[in-house]
Amino acid sequence: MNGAGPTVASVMGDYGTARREFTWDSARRWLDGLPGGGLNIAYEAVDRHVAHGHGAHPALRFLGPDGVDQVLTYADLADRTARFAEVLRSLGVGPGDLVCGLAGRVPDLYVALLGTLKARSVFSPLFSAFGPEPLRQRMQIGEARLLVTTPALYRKKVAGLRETLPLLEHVLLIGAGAEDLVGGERLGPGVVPLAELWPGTTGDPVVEPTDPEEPALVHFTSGTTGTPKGAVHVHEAVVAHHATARYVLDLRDDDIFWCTADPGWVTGTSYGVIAPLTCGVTCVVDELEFDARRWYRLLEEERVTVWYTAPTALRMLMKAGSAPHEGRDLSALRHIASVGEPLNPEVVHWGLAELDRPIRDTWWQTETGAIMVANYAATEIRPGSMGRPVPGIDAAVVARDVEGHVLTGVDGGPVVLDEPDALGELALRRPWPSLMRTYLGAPDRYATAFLGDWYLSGDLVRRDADGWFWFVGRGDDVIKSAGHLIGPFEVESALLEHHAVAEAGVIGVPDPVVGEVVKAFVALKPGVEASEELRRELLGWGRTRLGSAVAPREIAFQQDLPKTRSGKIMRRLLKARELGLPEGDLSTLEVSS
Ligand code: 6R9
Repeated sequence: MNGAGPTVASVMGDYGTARREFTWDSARRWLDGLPGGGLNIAYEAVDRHVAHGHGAHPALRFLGPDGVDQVLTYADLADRTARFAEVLRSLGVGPGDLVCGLAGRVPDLYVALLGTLKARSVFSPLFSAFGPEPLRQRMQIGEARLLVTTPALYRKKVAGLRETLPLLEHVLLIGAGAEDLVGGERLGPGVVPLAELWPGTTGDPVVEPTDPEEPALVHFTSGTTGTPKGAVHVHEAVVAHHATARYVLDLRDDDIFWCTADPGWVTGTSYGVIAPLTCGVTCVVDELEFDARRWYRLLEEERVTVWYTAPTALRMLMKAGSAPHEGRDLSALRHIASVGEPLNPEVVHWGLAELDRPIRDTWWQTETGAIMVANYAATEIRPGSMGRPVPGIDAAVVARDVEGHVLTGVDGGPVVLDEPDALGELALRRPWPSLMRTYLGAPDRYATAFLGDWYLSGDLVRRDADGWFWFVGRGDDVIKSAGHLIGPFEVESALLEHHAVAEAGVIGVPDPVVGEVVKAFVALKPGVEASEELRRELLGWGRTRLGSAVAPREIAFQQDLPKTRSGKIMRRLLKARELGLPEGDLSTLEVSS
């Protein structure tokens, strides 16, 4: 179906004109830059609005179980983030040092994120549903010096890791129960409630000159093999955050914006905090987890105008039926956008029928740092298509060989497939402001993400004759569950640490709501018997080590896992067999069980 949904006036206006006229240099001028020169994300997100007389405007509205928990205006945020930067300085945490955040959606997490950027330290969000193992790995790779977390998360997940993290000198406690610890019990070495350090600060608002190319954020993401990759983003990225917030999310000054992603992930940081604040809008933050009735109530009562959410959440609303939104007045809602997983046409049709609005898909990755392909407020949608490249971005479909490697053309770059509907890998021409600058400590892995002038996304797509992109699938074994990226290797490694496990192969199996769920195939050590009890033990083992966001949901015992001649477990074959699909070329297999 073409042309679904109304065409409305938008910030971007006509797509073709914007694509022709847009330059990243011009977008840079939509921002202020630091008064003394340079560019700092936190200044653009917070202080510049105060400088423009917008300080009394609500920046963040936190909603807890009993309604509004706290409101921070831009002036409040400017003051608290400046004080947080002072706290870091007083602890000797300086430019370039890594600060991690591990908390639910509580006000001081947002203060810590932006305050860290003001201090020219580097912030890395960690997801509160990660278990100790993913947390340890990420803090170790990042050489984190300071962690901001809650007393409960510290006790449950971090306390036991301290010996393995000698560089982690400081832990600042925020959120529930943190104030009660002021001047009292210490939960571990260097663990101090943040509130205990506020009195020593002055609120001096100065942001030091920041080079736009200085690292600002590290977002960990998962590959097919090896440890998580820490994608490094610089302050310059804010140019792309801001431009896409205007052009894709269509944000205008008076908007009430709700991004449902958790700031423990790239969407929740880039579009739940930074991008909307650079536009001076009010962001609603729901401190609780998904609940269909509450979500509709929130949309109505907060008069949300722009809503950025994910297919899993939309499918959960769809499943909840009409009752939870009957009688709700959603008339304030102007624009709905989605990200993170394929937005199936069924959900788009549901949105048109039940919410009376199109849901506009957007595509991007941790590595790209900002939205790259999208459907725009002023253009029609094609349900199932992720849209067209944002102004300033050149996207192409490039050829892969049978083993999935991108082919190199005569010019040393990829072979671009120009014919309509050809299947290939999505590639984006570098540079752009929010493109990652490296993977922490892994320059070789970074280098393999590029061929000539092109960044290779790893996603398989088609582009139709009119230039719209259609997502086909991932080109690797990485799993997307409820919008969260999960590296199979991380899950396999955790299972292999259990004494009964000899080998493990982990895949994603399709799920109608969350997209994919993690399933592990496990071969047991000689003499170990498969049993229901052992299966439950392994599921529990996974949950305790990896956390609910990463742990396998299903475990199958299988002694002869299919392997290549070089001994690598063939996840693809496990998946093909699980789904009853053709098994493809088995010539490199050692075992064909
Ligand atoms: C922002 C974010 C990136 C991967 C990406 C792709 C999948 C994201 C999508 C989509 C289909 C969309 N993905 N948006 N797939 N349609 N609109 O999610 O970053 O966590 O790094 O995941 O997510 O496979 O490669 P990240």
